[in-house]
Amino acid sequence: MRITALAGGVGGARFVRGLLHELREVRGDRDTEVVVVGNTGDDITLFGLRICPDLDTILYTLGGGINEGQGWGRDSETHTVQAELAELGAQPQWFGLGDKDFATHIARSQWLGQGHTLSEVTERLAQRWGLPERGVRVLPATDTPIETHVVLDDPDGGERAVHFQQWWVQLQAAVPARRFTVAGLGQAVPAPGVLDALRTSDVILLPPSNPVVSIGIILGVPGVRDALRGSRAPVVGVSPIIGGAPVRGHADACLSAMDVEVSANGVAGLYADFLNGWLIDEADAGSVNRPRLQVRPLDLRMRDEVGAARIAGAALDLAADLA
Ligand code: GDP
Ligand code: FO1
Ligand code: CA
Repeated sequence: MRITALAGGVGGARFVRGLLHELREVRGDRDTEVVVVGNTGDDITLFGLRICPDLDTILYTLGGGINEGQGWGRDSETHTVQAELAELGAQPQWFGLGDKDFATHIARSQWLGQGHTLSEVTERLAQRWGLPERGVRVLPATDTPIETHVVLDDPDGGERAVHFQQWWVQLQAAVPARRFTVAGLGQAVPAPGVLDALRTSDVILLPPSNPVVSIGIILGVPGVRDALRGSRAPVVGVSPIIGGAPVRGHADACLSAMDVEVSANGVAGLYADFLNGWLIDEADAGSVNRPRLQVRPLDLRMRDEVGAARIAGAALDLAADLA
């Protein structure tokens, strides 16, 4: 069996870690292959280094090297390089990069510079984290460099665009986003294996990732959305919105920019053309009524790996009922 999940950073990574726990530890399933298609719209080049926050969050989380409290970055980090960059006056300083994390970006940038694709580089990084032995493949949505930008009102009149990370991290999404644009997306090509995984999967899962700037970007890679629409596999999603608010992060600001209601029902509407099953929190029971969509309420808070496994198990059960 093969399961494909589309994932952003923290929400996606924690859900997939739970899925692996459910498959391997709870169900004793050693054979099912899990393919994770990761968002690359958050990627940014800083200090000459290519940084892929969502892919790294997936690799570190599944590999056991994540900073658990933060949800992103490496565990037991030091910040010697960042402090020295600050002494040098090198910009920007609003993006926190630890020393071990820097090593990932240095290795990635060197391998990309040698002509390897992002898929090849990600496969090498996944080997470092022992993921092939655990039956997991992590694929970037695309090898084509893409970057999500946020269009804001310019105080001097007109509009200005900033990189997504600058809006999210430095501005804390406090400045209203007018819209999102994704440089390179129109010409982007799905990375090798992405469409094949979607076409040949037995189950397709949408973790509780940001529906606009994580899953929305993956769906925008030409061919991906059509592959989901045409898939023979049931597509089951998990709402990232509980009781009208995101569990963490600024998905509310992202949905508002799209004029989409900040609710489990609003997010389901973004996936309406291919979604078959939708897990919502108990707090939202009865709030989603869409013909042809199977909705199940349960506690959707991923408090730990076992809690995430319980939710992943419910997603697999719903998929089995829909198959
Ligand atoms: P990011 O790239 O690090 O922002 O992570 P993702 O895009 O993968 O996921 C972000 C989304 O995960 C946010 O909109 C959160 O509301 C959602 N999220 C985080 N933790 C939980 C949780 O425990 N339960 C649910 N249902 N959603 C969560
Ligand atoms: N998120 C922050 O809120 N502040 C940071 O300084 C920050 C640094 C950072 C460095 C590497 C990395 O892989 C992720 C990092 N993140 C940081 C998280 C991440 O960029 C965002 O939370 C997500 O991309 C938003 O979707
Ligand atoms: Ca992200």
